[in-house]
Amino acid sequence: MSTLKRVPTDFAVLGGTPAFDHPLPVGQLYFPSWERYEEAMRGIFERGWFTNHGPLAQELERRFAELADVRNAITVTNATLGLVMGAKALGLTGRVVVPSFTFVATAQAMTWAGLEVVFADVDRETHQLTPATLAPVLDDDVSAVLAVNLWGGTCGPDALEELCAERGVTLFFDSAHGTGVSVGGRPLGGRGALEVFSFHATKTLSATEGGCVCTDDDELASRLRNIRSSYGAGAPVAVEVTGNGRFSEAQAAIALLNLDDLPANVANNARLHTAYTEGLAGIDGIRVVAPTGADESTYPYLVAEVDETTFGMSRDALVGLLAAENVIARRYFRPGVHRLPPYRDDPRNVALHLPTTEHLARTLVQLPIGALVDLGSVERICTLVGAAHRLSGHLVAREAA
Ligand code: T4K
Repeated sequence: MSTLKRVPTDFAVLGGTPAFDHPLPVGQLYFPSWERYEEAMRGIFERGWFTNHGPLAQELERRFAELADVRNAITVTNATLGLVMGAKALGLTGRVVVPSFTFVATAQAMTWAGLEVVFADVDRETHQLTPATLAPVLDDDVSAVLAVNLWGGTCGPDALEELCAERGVTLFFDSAHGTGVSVGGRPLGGRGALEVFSFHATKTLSATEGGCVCTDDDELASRLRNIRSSYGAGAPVAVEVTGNGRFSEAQAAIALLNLDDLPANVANNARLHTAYTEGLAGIDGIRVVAPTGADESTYPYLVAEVDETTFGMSRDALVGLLAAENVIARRYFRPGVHRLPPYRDDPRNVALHLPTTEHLARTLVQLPIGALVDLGSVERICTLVGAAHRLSGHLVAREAA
């Protein structure tokens, strides 16, 4: 294990020793201690109640509703299914606008729900959908907008709500990254028709897999519960279609323990984020992009933009170089969902050019932040990136040879 890279051949891509002996991933991966988990699992086995709205799933719904300051929090198997079921509960038809700069699941969920996806670009500085990037695609054929609250920041939901209300269009939110995020003194959860959170292992609050749909609309919540549980939860109301998106007690046990730890985990993220911001500040051509639009972020991602000309190598070359050092950086969200199948083959999208989404897809990198990272690792990663910049001319030439 070596972080000191004085000459190009010190880098692992050119035969040197990797800086880390274990892969460092970008995911949050916060988990309770084995002892606490074992105790929670013992309770589940003693009760003999493993899924179907058990006591732990109900407690999680209560506590998440409190955190999100919303009347209804409905746990689901994952956020993707939450988005599909949310769209079904809203009775949406026709065309829905989605920002192209998002995880593919945002758009795919709408396709599963039988909706036609229309892609919008995002803001160059914040990476979020804004009224200015939404307006050009908000024509009379659009029935809904699925906005995304990205990176532990927000898209400025109140301004989008105003625009969609003016146009008579349903607005709902993919808040997969948004657990614990507030804006304007109010947590995410109760805006738009509904909001969907992810409890994936890589997210701020993990249930391994999982998600939660939040809404202040009791009638909508009742439809959602019936859709999620094949009529098996709450007062039966007629719905167009049902499925199984239930949340198991094992998932709920992990999520509840992680909810206890949430403030400490967020504080850890914030410390790591500050260390990266300071550690990368002096390196030309790479810039940390802080989450925007939040009172205070939870920092679930460390996002940096690479300017190839100034940094001396492309974002992709940097990611390859870091991977060899066991720093498993990511290129979210590449290449932009409008450039992925099946959307890119749709005649309406063949000529679609979303300059900001395409620029961000080429230049952004996410670096490891979360449970498996400490301040020492951040310092070493920043040192590595600095050495990559300093030796970029040699490294690019040697790689090409
Ligand atoms: N909307 C948005 C805006 C989203 O970002 C997402 C999901 C969704 C909706 C849908 O939410 P869910 O239906 O998933 O609840 C990951 C996550 O799987 C995905 O949840 C997340 N967004 C997306 C941004 O990232 P991948 O394909 O990049 O994951 P993967 O397997 O490559 O893992 C990332 C890194 O973490 C790797 O280096 C490996 C490491 N890892 C991962 C897992 C799961 C571990 O070390 N241990 C683990 O257990 O999608």
